[in-house]
Amino acid sequence: MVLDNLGSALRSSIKKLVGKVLIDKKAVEAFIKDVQKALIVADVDVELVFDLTKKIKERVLADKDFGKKEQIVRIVYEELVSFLGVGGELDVKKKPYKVLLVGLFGSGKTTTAGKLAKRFKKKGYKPCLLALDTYRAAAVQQLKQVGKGAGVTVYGDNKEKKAKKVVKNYKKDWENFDVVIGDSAGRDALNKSLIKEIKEINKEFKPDEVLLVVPADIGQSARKQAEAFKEALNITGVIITKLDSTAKGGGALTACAVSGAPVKFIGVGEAVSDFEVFMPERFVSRLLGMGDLETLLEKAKDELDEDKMKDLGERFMKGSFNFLDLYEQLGAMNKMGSMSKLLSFIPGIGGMKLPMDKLDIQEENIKKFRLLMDSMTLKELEDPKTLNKSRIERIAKGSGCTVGDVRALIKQFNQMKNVMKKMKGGNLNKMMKQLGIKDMKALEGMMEGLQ
Ligand SMILES: Nc1nc2c(ncn2[C@@H]2O[C@H](COP(=O)(O)OP(=O)(O)O)[C@@H](O)[C@H]2O)c(=O)[nH]1
Ligand SMILES: [Mg+2]
Repeated sequence: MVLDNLGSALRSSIKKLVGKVLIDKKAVEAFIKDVQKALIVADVDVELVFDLTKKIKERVLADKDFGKKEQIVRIVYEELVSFLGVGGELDVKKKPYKVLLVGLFGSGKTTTAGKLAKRFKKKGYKPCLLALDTYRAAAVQQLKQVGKGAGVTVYGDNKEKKAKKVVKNYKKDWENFDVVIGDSAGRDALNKSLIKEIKEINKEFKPDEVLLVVPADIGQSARKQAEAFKEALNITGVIITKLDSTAKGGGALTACAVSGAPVKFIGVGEAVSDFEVFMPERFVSRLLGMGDLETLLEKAKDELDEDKMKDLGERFMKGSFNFLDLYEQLGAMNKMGSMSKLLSFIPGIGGMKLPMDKLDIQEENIKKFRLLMDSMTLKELEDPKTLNKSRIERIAKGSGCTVGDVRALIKQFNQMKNVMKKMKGGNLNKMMKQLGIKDMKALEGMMEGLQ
């Protein structure tokens, strides 16, 4: 796959996040750092990386569904897509539709000319190629070879030294085609001679599209190149080649996207079929492995592995927790059995005269609590003390529950908090050890036997 390294780094950051029991601010921050690292390694401009990840972070933290892993993945997907611009296809709006390829030496213009021609042919158009590289001796011959591979006609004259003359001389011929693709000459850099030559071609050829061909291996410096070409000439889009053969492709892609010239196609190999129209949605979806991710997210919903149990156990025993913790713990407890069952299982706690009977959290309650918490803001989840009358009313309305339900949740929460505090004083760890329970995982196993 294109951009293998970036894709796998992003996928592993997401997997790490999905594996967490609790999604809190800290988890989001760690995730953002991972994403930043992945993008920087792919040679994306550091400033752009920070702009992008800042947006992701702000959206994640402000999201009304904060804590839902699938929401975070969706935000990352959406921001990456909008970061990569509009993409696009070439519509043959008139005939002949004239496309001019420009770019520096070795960027892949001639190869791309063949790929484009083949693509148009496959779509049912009649394309031809025009050899406008009069700078290199073997250029016409090379394009003829490429044209043969694509099965299209090539016009060119290796004795003619002026590109604009080639345009003129073959006008009668190429006028009969649906699409005519001009393969121009490059230089080592965008110098005066190259600008002058392309301007002359432009005047004679009057292209409908001027596409800049940029190799991905130049990474983020593609931005400078794209901007320079755009300033000197009327570039309508960019084609990025060699995305298959570099770890810097992320840099080139994003650099071109921000230069304001839409990336239209990508070259992913030397063969004439190694060519794709660039669609940010499809591209990012593949990059993140969205199909696999959805399966992973589904699994994460109903699976508690050993690490998660440990994490949960630690938080559980800390005694200081908020609605956000409760939210996650309730989900976990669905699996483990009710809270009261868990507590009654530990004899030492019974002796501490805890309000066990009041802690009867049943399945329906858990569902309702989750519904209520879904309607809370992040601030409210983090600090339940902020819940005043008007906030309580808003939450009830937003969740389709009653004010009484919200108050019941707050009461239940406060009771749980008290129990936690007492448990902390009673040293649950020690008690568990005395009972021969090694860890939370072992406890869970015993709980299952009780249900
Ligand atoms: N791996 C890879 N190589 C490419 C791609 N596009 C072009 N090339 C290679 O890049 C080199 C230069 O290509 P060419 O079309 O002659 O560049 P031009 O000077 O801009 O016309 C050739 O060896 C091509 O085979 C691509 O998408 N992937
Ligand atoms: Mg060439």
